[in-house]
Amino acid sequence: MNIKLILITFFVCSISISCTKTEPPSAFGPVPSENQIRWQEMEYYAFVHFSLNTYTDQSWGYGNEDAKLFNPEKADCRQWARICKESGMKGVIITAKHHCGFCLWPSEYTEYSVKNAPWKDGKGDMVREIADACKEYDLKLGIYLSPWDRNHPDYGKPKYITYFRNQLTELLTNYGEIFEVWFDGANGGDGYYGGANETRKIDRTTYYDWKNTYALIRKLQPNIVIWNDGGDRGDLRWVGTEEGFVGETNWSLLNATGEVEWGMLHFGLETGNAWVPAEVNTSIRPEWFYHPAEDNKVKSVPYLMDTYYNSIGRNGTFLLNFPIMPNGLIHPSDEKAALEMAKAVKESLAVNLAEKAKAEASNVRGNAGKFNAAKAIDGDKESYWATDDSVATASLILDFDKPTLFNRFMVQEYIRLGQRVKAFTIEAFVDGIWKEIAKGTTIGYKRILRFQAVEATKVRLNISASKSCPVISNIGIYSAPVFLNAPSIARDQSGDISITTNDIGPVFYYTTDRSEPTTQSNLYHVPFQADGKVEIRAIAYDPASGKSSPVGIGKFDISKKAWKIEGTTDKNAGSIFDGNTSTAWHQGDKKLPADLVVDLGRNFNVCGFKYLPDQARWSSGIITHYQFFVSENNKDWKLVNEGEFSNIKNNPLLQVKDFTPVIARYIKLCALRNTSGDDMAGYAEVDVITE
Ligand code: FUL
Repeated sequence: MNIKLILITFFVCSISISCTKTEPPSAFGPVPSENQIRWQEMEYYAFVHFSLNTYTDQSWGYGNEDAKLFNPEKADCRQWARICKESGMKGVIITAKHHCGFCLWPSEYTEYSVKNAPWKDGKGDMVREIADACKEYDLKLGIYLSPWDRNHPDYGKPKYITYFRNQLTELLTNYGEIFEVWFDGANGGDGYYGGANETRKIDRTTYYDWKNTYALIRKLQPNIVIWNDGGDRGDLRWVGTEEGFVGETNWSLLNATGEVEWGMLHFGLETGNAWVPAEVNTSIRPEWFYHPAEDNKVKSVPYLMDTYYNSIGRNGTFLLNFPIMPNGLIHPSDEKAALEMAKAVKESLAVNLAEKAKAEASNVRGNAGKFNAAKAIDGDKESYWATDDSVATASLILDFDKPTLFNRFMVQEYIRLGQRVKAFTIEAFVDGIWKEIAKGTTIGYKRILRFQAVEATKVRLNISASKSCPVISNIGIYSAPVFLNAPSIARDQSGDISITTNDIGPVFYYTTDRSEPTTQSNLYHVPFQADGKVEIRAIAYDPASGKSSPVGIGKFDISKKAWKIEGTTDKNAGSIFDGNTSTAWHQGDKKLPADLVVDLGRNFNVCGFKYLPDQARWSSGIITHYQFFVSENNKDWKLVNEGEFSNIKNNPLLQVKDFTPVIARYIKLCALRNTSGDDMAGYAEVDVITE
């Protein structure tokens, strides 16, 4: 062997020895199951809400609605599946049974189903139709089966659990592979219950015997993930809101047992001992079921994009609901919004500028090629950049070699080895100086940060705190088009109108005569007076791109200048008329039922009222049951409206109630019950509708 050969052999051997010596990092803390990984990688999928509520304009059916109402003459699950597919979604979860108990499949165990509906002469099976459509469009199928059943006579008794499990068995046996099963948390209360018409309370912690129900589910569908928002830990967790966001800090961890407080739903639990990732569920309109009154309330593309970044971009999945219309189709406006959003996502993340950059890291595990910085930009989800075990803070520089404009930074951890990163910053190298442009806490499966566009030659990811050595599988850098939200228009009690948006940098143009605003309309500088009945329309305009937002509309009724709340001297009380939806006032000093009496200053022809509950994240005093009275003299009161604000707990939207016009100077909103069962009554805004 000549000397050259000896040297080469020695060199090759030493490389292979050093390679084989560098072991991958060990897993840190809880790790996801294969089912959870498969689910997380789906990222985006649909809910469809369809039931008797669709025909009664309700959010929650009582359980006594006539099955004969169900007659979707144009029902076409292929339309739903096509829209989902074209929207970039990977699956569909159908409300096989909502709280009213009506079944969209011909269950053998009840007569309250499509069997007794005129649709297809009682021979239809909506679950079968969506299962077939999913197959055709290569989508996965999920099942929503409400544990609470307001129709069933046995609800609340042990016998009902057998019924519930029989139905689960039908659904998980007869429709092919099911990727997710969804158990709504709303549970127990008043209902029809086979004619009993009473209130039935159950103990959520014991009644459903989830342990055995889960065992049955896993036996029937080994690849499934279970969603459950109660104390019984399923595979996924609710995020504590239906508004479409999860915490910026979002650990995919909780403890395997014990209570889950709201904050934990939102942020996960850093020290949790079980992998329970977040699913962000929200509707494309305010409500879950179809209500014609919401046809003009379909969420805008900028709004949906915001939800995208606040769900998928924050280590969650995005479950977007389509309410099905009574004819059995998705409304064209909902379709349009979903498809346009898909286009926006595509355009925003079209070119990954990181792919062409040169990557260099402050530390590479064992100096081994298989863990170097380039592995974070090689497009392979199974490869990753990792540091030595002793190194928990590290940085990675991406060098573009020329000034490059970008406004999005995406980063992913290799979650098979656990979730590790606790804090990080992003810096841009501009004019020879490193400048911090964004920062975050957790990363997890995926994190996307948005910031004002910056032109830089290099970008640096600094991991400033991590539970163990960081393991980064993917980085993306993008230049996304600016999307503008329709401006919000508010009026305070003095009659001042203000126009705002969440975007950085746009200017506003507005009209007061209901004409469409353009860049030729009034330019907004500061709040202006427009008291009394008026409609303001406004756009946000981005001078850099020449783009305008959709039109924002603010409709205002009579002036509130003279309005007074009776019987309080609390200075904060006025916040219920201030037009600011994020301020609220609470009557904590009263016992429920609690009255809110407002003097409108003089007589008006009143024909309705509006109530916006406290919008705070930790809101309280959300009224569920109410009575509304009017008076001309603050003595003789007339009851003009009463009832419940359905689903207000999970979706604390503006509640609008109409009644026959009546002359009134005083109004009285009487809070009978609230969502938390205490004596608090809270109000973000209260308003009247006049003729
Ligand atoms: C909630 C339910 O009460 C709503 O009606 C809807 O089904 C939503 C997805 O979950 O808790």
